[in-house]
Amino acid sequence: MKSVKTLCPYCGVGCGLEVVHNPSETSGAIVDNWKVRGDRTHPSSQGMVCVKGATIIESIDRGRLLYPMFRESLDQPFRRISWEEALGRIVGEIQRVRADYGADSICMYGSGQFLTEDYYTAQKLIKGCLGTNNFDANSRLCMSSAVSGYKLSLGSDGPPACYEDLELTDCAFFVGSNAAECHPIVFNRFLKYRKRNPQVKLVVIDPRQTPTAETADLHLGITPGSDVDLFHAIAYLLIQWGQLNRDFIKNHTNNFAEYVALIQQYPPEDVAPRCGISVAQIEQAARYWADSQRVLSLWSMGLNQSSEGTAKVQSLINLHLLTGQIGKPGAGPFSLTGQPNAMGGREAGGLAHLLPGYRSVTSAQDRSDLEQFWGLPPGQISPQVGRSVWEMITGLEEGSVQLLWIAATNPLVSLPDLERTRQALAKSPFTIYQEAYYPTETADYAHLLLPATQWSEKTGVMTNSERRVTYCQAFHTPAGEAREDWAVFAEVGRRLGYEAQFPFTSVADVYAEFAQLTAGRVCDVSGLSHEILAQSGPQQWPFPQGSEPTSTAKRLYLDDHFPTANGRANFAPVHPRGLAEPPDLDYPFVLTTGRLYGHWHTQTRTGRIPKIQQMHPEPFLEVHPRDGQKLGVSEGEWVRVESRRGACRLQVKVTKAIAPGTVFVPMHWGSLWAQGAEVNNLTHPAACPISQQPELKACGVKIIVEGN
Ligand SMILES: Nc1nc2c(c(=O)[nH]1)N[C@H]1C(S)=C(S)[C@@H](COP(=O)(O)OP(=O)(O)OC[C@H]3O[C@@H](n4cnc5c(=O)[nH]c(N)nc54)[C@H](O)[C@@H]3O)O[C@H]1N2
Ligand SMILES: Nc1nc2c(c(=O)[nH]1)N[C@H]1C(S)=C(S)[C@@H](COP(=O)(O)OP(=O)(O)OC[C@H]3O[C@@H](n4cnc5c(=O)[nH]c(N)nc54)[C@H](O)[C@@H]3O)O[C@H]1N2
Ligand code: SF4
Ligand SMILES: [Mo]
Repeated sequence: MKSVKTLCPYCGVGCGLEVVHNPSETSGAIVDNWKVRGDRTHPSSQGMVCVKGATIIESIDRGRLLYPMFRESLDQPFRRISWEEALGRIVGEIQRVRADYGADSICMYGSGQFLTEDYYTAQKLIKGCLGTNNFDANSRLCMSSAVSGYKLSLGSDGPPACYEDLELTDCAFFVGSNAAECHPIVFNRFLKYRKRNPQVKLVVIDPRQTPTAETADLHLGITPGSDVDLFHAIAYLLIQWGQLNRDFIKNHTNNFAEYVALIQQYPPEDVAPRCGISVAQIEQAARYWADSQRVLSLWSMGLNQSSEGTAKVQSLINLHLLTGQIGKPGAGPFSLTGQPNAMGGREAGGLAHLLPGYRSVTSAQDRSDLEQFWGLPPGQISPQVGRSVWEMITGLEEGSVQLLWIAATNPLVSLPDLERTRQALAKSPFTIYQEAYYPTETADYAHLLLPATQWSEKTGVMTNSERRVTYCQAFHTPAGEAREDWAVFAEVGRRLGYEAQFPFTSVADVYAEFAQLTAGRVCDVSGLSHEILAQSGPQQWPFPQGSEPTSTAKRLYLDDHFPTANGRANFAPVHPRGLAEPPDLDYPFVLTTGRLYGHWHTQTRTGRIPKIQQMHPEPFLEVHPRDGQKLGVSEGEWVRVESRRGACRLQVKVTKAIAPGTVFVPMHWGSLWAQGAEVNNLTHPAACPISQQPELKACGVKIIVEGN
């Protein structure tokens, strides 16, 4: 029986899957021919999978985009065209736009669901050959605050901890993370360990009482947006109690005096009302932190998706620096990555301010390293930070963006302020959309559709949250005429005249080139290759040239030396600014948004899986019973939810799991799956000034009961 080891293509936990062929089946349908089970040899997941990984096969051959399709304008129907014609049109449009408007009017919007090789080839094409840094990815909506927080506090991106730390810690803080639903296998590893070691503490900080919070020793159901205040109040108590690691602070940090001075302004008595919790709860959280030998904090979108996302991340890291809880087993700040390869994207430079190998477009040295490596003339790479995705949208509005190439993301569901997004896309002179499925909400706004191969049909690597790189092998023939993302980028590059830059004859060649570029960097994978990964299984980085498989360090900063200018980590003395759009008399509720266990994002896959559809048949609005009473609504009633930007219609779910004054809507329903229930009709694009990550977790809304 043939079996293939690969990685689950959904979340950043990065569970190993084993896909087993059933030779007696002759139907040819992937769902009949292949069965998925957990890969027991994968160190990250140890054989476990959640419902999404377990059912992935069912989605692969349903509703696929099979051929390139084209239309001159959005009011026309698509017609099937050949790849030859499609590539010719792309090259023609790029050349025309570059000549008439300059390369900076060309943009690509990619995805944490790219393989590392897709990401790398796209950077070379856009940032190298075209000379514009207008490549951004949906990681802008996801991990960019973690990236900037790490960089500012520790000197570099890169989560310092690993999953084993979940089984070595004395206390885990899950902050703005619903790991039970969103990173279930990470959470399972922790719960199993805690069951054997009941003294281990779990603290959850989340405005909702999520399944993650249900088993917590302490759940702080804070007011959305009040995290910085809370972290500062915890710091206040740790300082007051003398619970500091003075040696660590003295030898390995900067800005301590400034930080302590600032923290004096955050006594718990002042902070508690702002956070909507009691002083005793803050004290309990600080007590757990102080009394634990090893503290691990895990965070996700509750911190990152904020107009002060970087400040939230840095304020949490402050607590680790204050107590020396970093660079040792069972401890550290640990961002849980959203998408399966958002980590690989960061390594490959897949945001508008980055270059491959954790390099930066604003560094002359980094640009020149890459120009030389890529065989491009000096000065070819622009020193200007490229457009973030929202700047691509505003660029379309103004006409300064003339060509938008979208791949492996569904922005007409996932971007904020969808009405504005729709109007901007409607103005786009030329939109290319490279996608595995059809229809999707974004296809409605494209001129050219390119069918992409997806997981099971494409080979390459992905890196999970704990810096572990897994080789994912194709085991199935592509649907229709679908092509690999990297191969499309490389072919367009060659046709634009960059034959020398795209000599790749296989995806292993692409990885080999990328790996070489990381030598000596924090994310060094120069010792890795497809061959080693295929033979020796998943490996964590850093994996410099000459490393032996599985011998590399599991954690970063074990020597307490940080990649900053003076080798010390930085305290961040920052004041909170609160929500960009706090509730007021007109819009009295704070809307927060997030995920459910079974669905994946915009449902392109999970919407096609009956078991998952049954788990989560429709969207809803969570309302606290007290608010329900005030509004005069009860369970199951329909309401209209309005923000300053748009509206949606939802059924009410009355539950104490949500804080009074806050309401929650899951993000998974776009117009294709529930017309009129798109939560991003309501959200706003106000973003963190440092990370440019939009505040998808909070906006002001009002609730209008139908019939009133
Ligand atoms: N089932 C499932 N799993 C997924 C995904 C999926 O679509 N489905 N997507 C993956 C991706 S890309 C991502 S990014 C991750 C996201 O993983 P998570 O971040 O864990 O998921 P979310 O539900 O978006 O948000 C987490 C929590 O943040 C809370 N929150 C809201 N505002 C605040 C605040 O101001 N402070 C704090 N402390 N908390 C707040 C919300 O109530 C919510 O429970 O999940 C990954 N895993
Ligand atoms: N309100 C609100 N909005 C949010 C969020 C939130 O919490 N609240 N979360 C944000 C976050 S963290 C994220 S990550 C985004 C996610 O938002 P999106 O990126 O829009 O969501 P997906 O549905 O995962 O879209 C990925 C697309 O890529 C396609 N695809 C899969 N594999 C491949 C491939 O190999 N190649 C190509 N070309 N296509 C492929 C899939 O079919 C799918 O259509 O949503 C963001 N939006
Ligand atoms: S936890 Fe994440 S990576 Fe693991 S099986 Fe579930 S969706 Fe896939
Ligand atoms: Mo994400």
